[in-house]
Amino acid sequence: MASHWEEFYSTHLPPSDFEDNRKLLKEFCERHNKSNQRIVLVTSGGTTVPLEHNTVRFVDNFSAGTRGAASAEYFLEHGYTVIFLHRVKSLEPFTRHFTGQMFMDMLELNERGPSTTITVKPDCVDIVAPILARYKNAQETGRILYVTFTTVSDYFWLLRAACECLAAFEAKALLYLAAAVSDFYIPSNEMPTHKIQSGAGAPTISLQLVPKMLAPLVSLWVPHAYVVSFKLETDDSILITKARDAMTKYKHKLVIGNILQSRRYRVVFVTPENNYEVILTREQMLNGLELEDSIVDNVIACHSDFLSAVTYKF
Ligand code: PAZ
Repeated sequence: MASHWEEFYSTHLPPSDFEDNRKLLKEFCERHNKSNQRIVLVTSGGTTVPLEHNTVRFVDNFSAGTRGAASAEYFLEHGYTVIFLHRVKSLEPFTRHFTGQMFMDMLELNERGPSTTITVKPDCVDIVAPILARYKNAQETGRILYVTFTTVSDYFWLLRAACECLAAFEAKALLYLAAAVSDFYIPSNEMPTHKIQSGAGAPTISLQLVPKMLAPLVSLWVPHAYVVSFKLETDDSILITKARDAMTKYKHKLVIGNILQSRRYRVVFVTPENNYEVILTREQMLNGLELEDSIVDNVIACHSDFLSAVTYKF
């Protein structure tokens, strides 16, 4: 009998641009695997759960992709190659610093003389220049690949495709699964084709559990990689137990737990050996520091230990 996750792939079609993305992932991984560098898959943002095939309405979640976008920047800074698998229109590395009208407000339009020029306002240069320099470096060295998803089904297809390409990196591959993936969905064969009509009265929507993809991911798709999953809760009293349960069940090496309201300044690292907090003080926050800087530092230290242990074994 097919397992729940296998059944999912056999009953849900891949996204329409899947083959293009798979090709991009394959080429990117083949190019970077030659350079013997470490690579990280960062997943980021929330998945949607469509209510109709011709989707007018969908269930969504809170995630803006802040954690993933910020972490991707820090991984690049530490020399990692990055696959950034993110929700369409969620925050992205580098551009995340200029949301809303902020970027426009940093520019000056100079219309005097025969040609129009646009410049960055002198008092904004110090803000824009370092971010632009890091962005240019990542682009010019080709060390980041952006791949987007919208629905939970798109996400699962792309996650497996990315893992299939990352398997060749063995222990040099790090999976940093920060996306907020829906636990519930409407299976394709139970979804109406067209817009749900209000004339038929208030609909009863029945959601089902999504397959737990962490199981095949850890044991089959990337069995030698260092896998980090995130666990979000709203009740602090169950956070560590839930994180540890996940680690025991899926047998990966690190679960990072966080609480919705405090996720910007506190996370808990749950490892097979212990738990420890990584926090950002109020003062650090006021000085513009980000928790992701410390999270990524700690994750890289764990990945390095893992790599040394694996290398030592051989
Ligand atoms: O995207 P964001 O920065 O607003 O939030 C980050 C987060 C809470 C989605 C992430 O840290 C996380 O916990 N992701 C996993 C969620 C889960 O499936 O439990």
